[in-house]
Amino acid sequence: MSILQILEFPDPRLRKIAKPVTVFDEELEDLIEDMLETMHEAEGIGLAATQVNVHKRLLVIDVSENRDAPQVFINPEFEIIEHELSEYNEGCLSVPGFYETVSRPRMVKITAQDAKGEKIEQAAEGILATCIQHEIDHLDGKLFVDYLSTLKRHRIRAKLEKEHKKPV
Ligand code: QAP
Ligand code: CO
Repeated sequence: MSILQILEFPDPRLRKIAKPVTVFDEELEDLIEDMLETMHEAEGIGLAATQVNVHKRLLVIDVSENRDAPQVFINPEFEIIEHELSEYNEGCLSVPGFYETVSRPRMVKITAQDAKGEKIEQAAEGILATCIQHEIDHLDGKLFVDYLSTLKRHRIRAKLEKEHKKPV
């Protein structure tokens, strides 16, 4: 197992569109393990493959209190089942240190595959519904900062660019 490097905004690789997973093999299982370890180590609740510079359609989520209920979604899609919006103060491992309120549909039906390629169907609400939409956005090259005003997004970009220039 290994901790993977997480790309940070405004890295242009975060804008790539991920390709469907077609092969369910040991290499995929290793990637899932590494992504889960990386997410847990960084104290995140969700991580998309795009964020670790792997442009395949998979993501891991763990919204449990005890951080012991990891979920893996491969080739995930969602359908809105409740158009009413819910607001969350969102953050992102690729935008460290910044949190802003984003509105998204409050209830979705997720269709995906598991690590073996078996079909998953699950209704989600609350933080899970928000998180799954946030992570699927990553697979399409989108970030939560895209929902903010241009001014806010540019301020965040400027602060992170300054941070990235600092010697380590
Ligand atoms: C997406 O985000 C999310 O800035 C997952 O310093 C977040 O795991 C969906 C994190 C909130 C719904 C609500 C962010 C950790 C983790 C940071 C994360 C940080 C350390 C973000
Ligand atoms: Co994110």
